[in-house]
Amino acid sequence: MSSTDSKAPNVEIKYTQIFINNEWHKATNGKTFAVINPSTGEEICQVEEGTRVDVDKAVAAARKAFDIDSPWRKFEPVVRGNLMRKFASFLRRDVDYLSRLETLNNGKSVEDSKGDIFLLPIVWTIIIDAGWVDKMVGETIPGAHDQLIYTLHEPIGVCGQIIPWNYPILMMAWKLGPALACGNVIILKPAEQTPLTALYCASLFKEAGFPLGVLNIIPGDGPECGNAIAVHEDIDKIAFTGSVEVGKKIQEAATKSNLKRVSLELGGKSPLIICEDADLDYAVRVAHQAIFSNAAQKCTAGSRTFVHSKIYDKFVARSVELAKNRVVGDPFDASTEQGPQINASQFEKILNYIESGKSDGAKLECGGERVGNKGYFIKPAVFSNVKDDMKIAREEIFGPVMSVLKFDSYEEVIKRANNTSFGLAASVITKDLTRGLTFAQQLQAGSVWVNDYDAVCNQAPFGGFKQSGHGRELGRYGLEGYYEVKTVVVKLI
Ligand code: TXE
Repeated sequence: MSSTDSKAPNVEIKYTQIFINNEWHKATNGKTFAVINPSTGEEICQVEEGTRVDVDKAVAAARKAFDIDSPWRKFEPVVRGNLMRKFASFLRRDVDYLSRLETLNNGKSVEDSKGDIFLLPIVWTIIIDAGWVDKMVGETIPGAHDQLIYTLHEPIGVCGQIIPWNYPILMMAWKLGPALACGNVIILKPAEQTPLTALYCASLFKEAGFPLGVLNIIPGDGPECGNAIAVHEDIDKIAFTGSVEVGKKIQEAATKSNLKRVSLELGGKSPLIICEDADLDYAVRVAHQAIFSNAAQKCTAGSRTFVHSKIYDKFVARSVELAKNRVVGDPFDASTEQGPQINASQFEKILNYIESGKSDGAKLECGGERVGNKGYFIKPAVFSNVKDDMKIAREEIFGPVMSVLKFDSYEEVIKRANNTSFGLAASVITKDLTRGLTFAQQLQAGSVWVNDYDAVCNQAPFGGFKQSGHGRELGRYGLEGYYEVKTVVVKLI
């Protein structure tokens, strides 16, 4: 089923400029860029295009906000926490508008946009992080009889944050929460495809009463604006979520400039292992959501579904049935389960992967074709007979393509699951808890879920092994990337 005739309501676009020092600015070079509605391929509006000079201005504002005598530095932790809670309460207040704006700009369903604001994220991530402000305690360490040794956790300083387009608000919340909780100041660059909700959130930030320069948001592209942040000599840390290719560039830029701290959350090719004892209906539903939710535009996508040979054929048949019934279409329609891909280049890239799957000899069981004649909609594809060395089993597709691989033994599937340069997430579905926990120990991934998928929890760390990145987001571990540890030794004379 599908309908791509848009029922999009008029969503008013309120903010399109660069946000520095709690004020709106035009781009210094006078340029703007078009923001596109992925459901139609048409322009929504023009947004100011930040470049190096704008980044410099934002850094100057942030530096001032981080001055040792600034209001932000002098706040008691609880004041910072209360500002964060106020910001979160405004996100909650404006959830209807924000979720429609997110849907217009990103193409995910309105329900999914709302979920992004309430369920995992925003509201809770920021509130949970706000609770940490007065609990990031250092240590006292035993020393000589005439020594007092202790540690202080201090904010790093000016933090550059570059985020992608697949979860625009959620990614922003994941980045802002720990940075603010630790007392840092921020230059955030939203993805050029999806700057609109971040800019609206900037207005909420100002309304909440944060001091000037604490958060600066610069819309702009990667090579110019993002790079200006990565190479900046006066930015102390960079946090990035996006492709492995750009993650490597960021790390290199940090190394070649001022050795700024780097945390990276990159791609994945996550295995989902379905054992022969699994409840088949449950496993099929989990696997379906694992790949197809958020139009499969997610770093955790369960993009390698390993199924035991004894249940393989039945699993494929039921997965095909479910995929065929997935409702693809207008994200403003309440019945829609899957909206468009983000843009023309992702759309083309995904269709090319589907072609490569076919030509490499995998069997396309269903889907894989364009839906409608405008926007970037793709019918969910299910491939069976997928082999480990095929491109669709090795590379991140970031699109609605399920690859079902067959296995016979558990020793074999562990090796195959781990045989990838990625290590973001992994999952196993089994009734045998010992087997599940053994997999949990042996799978090389930053998150392993047993009998579940995408069970990302606000209070638990999230991040990658291997080329899926380094550093963790969320929970106590997520804060560690946002403070320096200072050792103080006092001689008791
Ligand atoms: O990512 P980019 P793209 C993966 C996914 C997708 C592929 C390409 O496989 O198909 O990446 O997507 C900024 N210096 N993921 O091209 O380019 C850019 O402006 C500094 C995985 O959109 O990595 C944007 O803000 N910044 C992923 C951000 O990087 C630069 C989410 C991400 O864009 C830059 C998105 C540069 N030289 C894509 N070049 C995940 N981990 O969830 C670009 N950027």
